[in-house]
Formats: sequence, structure tokens, C-alpha cells
Amino acid sequence: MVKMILDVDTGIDDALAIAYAVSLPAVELLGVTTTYGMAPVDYSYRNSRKVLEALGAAHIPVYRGSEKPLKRSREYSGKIHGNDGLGETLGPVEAPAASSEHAVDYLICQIRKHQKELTIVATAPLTNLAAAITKAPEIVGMVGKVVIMGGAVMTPGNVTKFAEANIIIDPEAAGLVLESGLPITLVGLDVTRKTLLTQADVAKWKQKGTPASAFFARFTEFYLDAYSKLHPYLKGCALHDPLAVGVAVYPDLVQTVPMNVKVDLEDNALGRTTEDLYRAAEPTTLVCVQVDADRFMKSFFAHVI
Ligand SMILES: [Ca+2]
Repeated sequence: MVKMILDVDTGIDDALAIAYAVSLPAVELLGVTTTYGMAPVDYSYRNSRKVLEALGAAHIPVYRGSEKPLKRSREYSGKIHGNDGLGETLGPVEAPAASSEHAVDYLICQIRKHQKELTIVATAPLTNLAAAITKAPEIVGMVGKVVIMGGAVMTPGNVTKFAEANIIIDPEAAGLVLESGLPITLVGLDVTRKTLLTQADVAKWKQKGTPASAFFARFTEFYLDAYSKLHPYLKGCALHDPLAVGVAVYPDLVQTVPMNVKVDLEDNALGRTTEDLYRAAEPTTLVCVQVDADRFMKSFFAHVI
């Protein structure tokens, strides 16, 4: 059994990752921590709760976290995930989120409690994790595993030629996390672009006709439309965030290369994830370079939704 916390910016593919984690019998989802990302944090928080409600898992706690990058500002375009973060299915957030405990404090507390048994899957800008290890540096050596959807080591980025979204939105936080010594598995565009959901998959959810499948079909269609305009060469939309959950539970889905990874902060390559040739320490990041996409997709669709 994998004890898991999801750190998300829900987000359409975060919603699909939550659904996959909730439905996998091998996962005990302890909680969901949220941050800004594709929409402001109040949206990620509200969206995560609505997704869990739709899945019949409203008992899983959701925590509100970071509101902005460590050093930069954030503007939201709504182009890929919609202005509400979920394909315009939920609309504007009426009231700010009322979370009992800050996501960063929850993460620190749960790492201290569960230590090596805990897996954190982060599918958002890494601001919450960066804040947690800054506040409580000892957690770096305590946690079992951190699986991050982010980066593009051998393939072009999706925001710029070099950079993937979760990294470039808060590159300082990403650098801090990737150079911290945390036991990281980096699930980047190198592998996530090979996992594609298509219109035919969404049609099956529509046919199923349950409230949850109808909800998921509506926001995933928005994502497919955005992908067909922005990345027409892919013939579908990538299951970035769900693959991170898959890798956390089934590490043999991927082949990895151990590497010290750094994040470029120079303007001309901002957010690029590359090997840090100057770090002498043993690598603590496993970079995913190949994926058994068929096996992953079979598992995903057998469980979602
Ligand atoms: Ca995400």
C-alpha cells in the first residue's frame, strides 16, 4: 500500500490524477495539498474538493497552500485549463477557501509522521515543497519518495523551447527542490508526452452516463480542444499528472537515469532542467527517460472513471 499526498494545482490533468489515485486499490490517499498554477489557489482548492466529491471521496482532506511563486508574479491565461482551471465547468470561485491548516504545515507534519512510508506526488509548481523544506529542512532525509511531474530533460519544453510549465512558473522553487537532496523521481515531458488521451476515450466516459463521468468528459473535452490547437502534432492530450501517480505506484512503468538536476535561471534558458555537472554529490533524482505507455494507459482507463 502506498501512502500518498498529492500536491496539485487542479487543473484538468490534476483532476485525472486525483481520480486515478482515488481509484487505485494500492493507494491510500491521505490528503491533497493545493497551490496556484493553472488558476489561483482558491480555484485549485475548490476544484480539488469538487473532484473528490464527484468521485465519492469527499472525506479526503484538501489543504490550501502557496498563492504565488517565491520571487515572480503569475498571470493566468485560462487557455489550456479554462479560467476556472476545469474547462469552464465550475465557473468563478465565490468565496475564498477556508482551509483548516496551511498545505505547507500539513506536508511537514505528515512527512514527520509517516517518514519513509510516505510518497508525495507533486503535479504543480513546486512552491509548496520549496516552502516546506525551507521551513523544516530535516524533512529532506525523512520522506520516502517524491514524484514530480515537471521538466523536460531530453525533449523541448511546452511553455518555451526549453521549459516545462511547472518548472518555469516558479523556477526558483523548482531549483531549490531539485537541488535539496530529496529522493525525487522526475516524470517530465520526456515520458508524459507519450501518454495520450483521445476523443474516443472521452466518448466512452460520455456513454457511461454517470454524473462523475459526464463531469470528467466535459472538462477533458476542453483540454482536448486546447491541445488540438496548441499541439496538433500530438493527436490527443497528454496525461502528464496521472502518469506521475502511475510511476509512484508502479516504478517499473519507466526506465530512469540517475542525475543531479538543476534549473536554469538565465533569461535565455529560464526553467530548463539539465544535468548539473558541477555537483559532486551522488545523484538523488531519477529522471524518467522511457515509459511503457500501453501498460500505463490500460491501468488508467481500467480505473478512471
Ligand atoms: Ca498540474
